[in-house]
Amino acid sequence: MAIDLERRGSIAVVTMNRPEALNAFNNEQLRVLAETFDEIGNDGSIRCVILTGAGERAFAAGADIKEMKDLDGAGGLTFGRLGHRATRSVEELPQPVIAAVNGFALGGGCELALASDIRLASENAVFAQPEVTLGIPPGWGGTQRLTRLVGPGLASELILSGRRVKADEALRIGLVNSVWPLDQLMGEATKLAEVIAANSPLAVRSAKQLVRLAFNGQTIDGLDSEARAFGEAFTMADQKEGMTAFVEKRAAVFADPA
Ligand code: DAK
Repeated sequence: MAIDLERRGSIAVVTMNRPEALNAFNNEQLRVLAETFDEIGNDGSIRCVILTGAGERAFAAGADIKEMKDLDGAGGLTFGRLGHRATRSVEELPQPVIAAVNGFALGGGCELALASDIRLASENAVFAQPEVTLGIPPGWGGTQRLTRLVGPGLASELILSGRRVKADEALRIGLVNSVWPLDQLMGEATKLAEVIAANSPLAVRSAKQLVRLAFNGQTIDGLDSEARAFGEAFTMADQKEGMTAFVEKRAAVFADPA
């Protein structure tokens, strides 16, 4: 599979491109995905990222089962760690990531969507963590991130059964933010990315980290970090520009971060 990176102004579109295998991932593709996100993280001119799958059937059908089936314990550990590196490169990217889920998001595919900050889905999207049907537990963060997103009871049901969730149910349980006809999905994801990209990139990056802290640490620590980040914002140009523009009744113009 190729991992395509397209820049559209301040927005980057990352496309998992192996439609003949429903964008399933092997070792090499996971490595390239992580490297692509590292590259984006070092590019201050990119303010928001859209992650999607090539074709009309799949976001990503998960790990490549054909490659994975003959792994031994050591190979499984390496593969699992690479999956973690890929999902963390999405989650820990300084810029926000919108997953535009255009079909199947299964196993590792669902976990990549879960590692994204925001999920928009097409009407044909299908989510599942079917790993237990293959003899493995979810291994790229699904047990943690799905649980935090939909709560332990529902996450347990989905992870322990492997049951598939269609787009309408995904919307109802908070797994996705909104659902669109397939041909409108990228347009809607782009509109949202443009709104985010017009905001202060420093404030957006800071807010992304703070939202993550709400899940990754104790609330009291998160509140303390939030207070410090709030103070720090007042030492930066974006705060001056944003508030000055408000007072002057004009649109703010924010510079790219160094
Ligand atoms: N891997 C490899 N090939 C796949 C694939 C996959 N995950 N999913 C689909 N394909 C391939 C099919 O084999 C088929 O290829 P050909 O046979 O034509 O060469 C082609 O894509 C089209 O798929 P189908 O013919 O099956 O299409 P259908 O419409 O009939 O069915 C489907 C679509 C998505 C329902 C079905 O393909 C399916 O159930 N796919 C498997 C989905 C799945 O179970 N995904 C979860 C994978 S497990 C680890 C931690 C985590 C993980 C691994 C390790 N460690 C800590 C060690 C991650 C695990 C996973 O993601």
